[in-house]
Amino acid sequence: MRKTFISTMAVAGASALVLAGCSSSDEGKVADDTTAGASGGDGTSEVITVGFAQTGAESGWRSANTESMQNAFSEDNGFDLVFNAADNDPAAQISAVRNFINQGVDAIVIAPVVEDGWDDVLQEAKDAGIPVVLEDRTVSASDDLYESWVGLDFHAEGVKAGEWAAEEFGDTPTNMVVLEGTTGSAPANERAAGFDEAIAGTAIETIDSQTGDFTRDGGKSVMEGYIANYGLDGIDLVYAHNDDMGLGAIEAIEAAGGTPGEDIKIVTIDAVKDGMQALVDGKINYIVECNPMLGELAAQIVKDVLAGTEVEKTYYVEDQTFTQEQAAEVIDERPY
Ligand code: GZL
Ligand code: ZN
Repeated sequence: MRKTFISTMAVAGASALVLAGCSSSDEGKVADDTTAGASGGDGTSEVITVGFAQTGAESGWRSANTESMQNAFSEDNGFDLVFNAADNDPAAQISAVRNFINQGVDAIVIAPVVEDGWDDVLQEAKDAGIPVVLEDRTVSASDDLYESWVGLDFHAEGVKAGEWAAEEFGDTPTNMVVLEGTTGSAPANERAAGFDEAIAGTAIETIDSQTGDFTRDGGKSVMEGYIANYGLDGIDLVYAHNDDMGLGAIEAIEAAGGTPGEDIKIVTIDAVKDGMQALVDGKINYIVECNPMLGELAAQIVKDVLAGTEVEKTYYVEDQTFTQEQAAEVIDERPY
């Protein structure tokens, strides 16, 4: 599948600059707020009612993503946003989407907790004539059941984290423990796969891998278990699928008398403010960014879909990577 990359600057900027890589006619197409979004199709700007089924409030990343979505799907932008956070519960999220269908919203946006289980309710939305746009995580359902998806390349994030670990530890026998994201979620699946590909052939051994559900408490309690099982000396590296679990691991390592970032190296994914601060403080060693500022683009895609304008099936937002030195240079100017 050809990928359309959106530069981080454009995503964070006032209008979503869509760098469509798929056809010359779309090259550099700039979609902005003036694009007619009226579902009435008569060009008048009626309010667009959007049901947004958010994953939950599990991490700093999620808070930044929710803020980005609420800012973009604002009254000033012509939206009436019906917001639901599913508290990381896939069944609750699916019933929230069913409620949106029953309410007869104009469009539905979903940040799916897990990949599977979406076929039926997406078919119901399609049968009801309500377009669905996915943001952030992906689903395993057929892509004719949703209009478009905007998010991050989780697999590439895992590869970048693994490449750093391979570079850092290479042929030194290294005991690694993994703090996995929510079981069944696209980022957990893809970040694990990408990382394992990147460390293939190195002397890094995964001695344990469990889910901390993307939460700080989850990361802390799983790390406490690892320390109890293997001892601080038995662990050289922590790979946490997000900053929040890495921050929990830091608490557990310090409580056991260890020095995170030195005795035990830590690599995480997200680059939210607290994670970047720990990186600057030397408690995390490397962070791969996962940009949560998806609201502008998601809102533009919804307007385009309702106006009958063609949209891409996938929009990838680009990520960066940060060493401790790079984090110190940029931390004060980052939007999240
Ligand atoms: C990734 C997103 C993940 C973040 C976590 O796009 O789905 O969920 O990496 C968040 O912090 O909980
Ligand atoms: Zn791969």
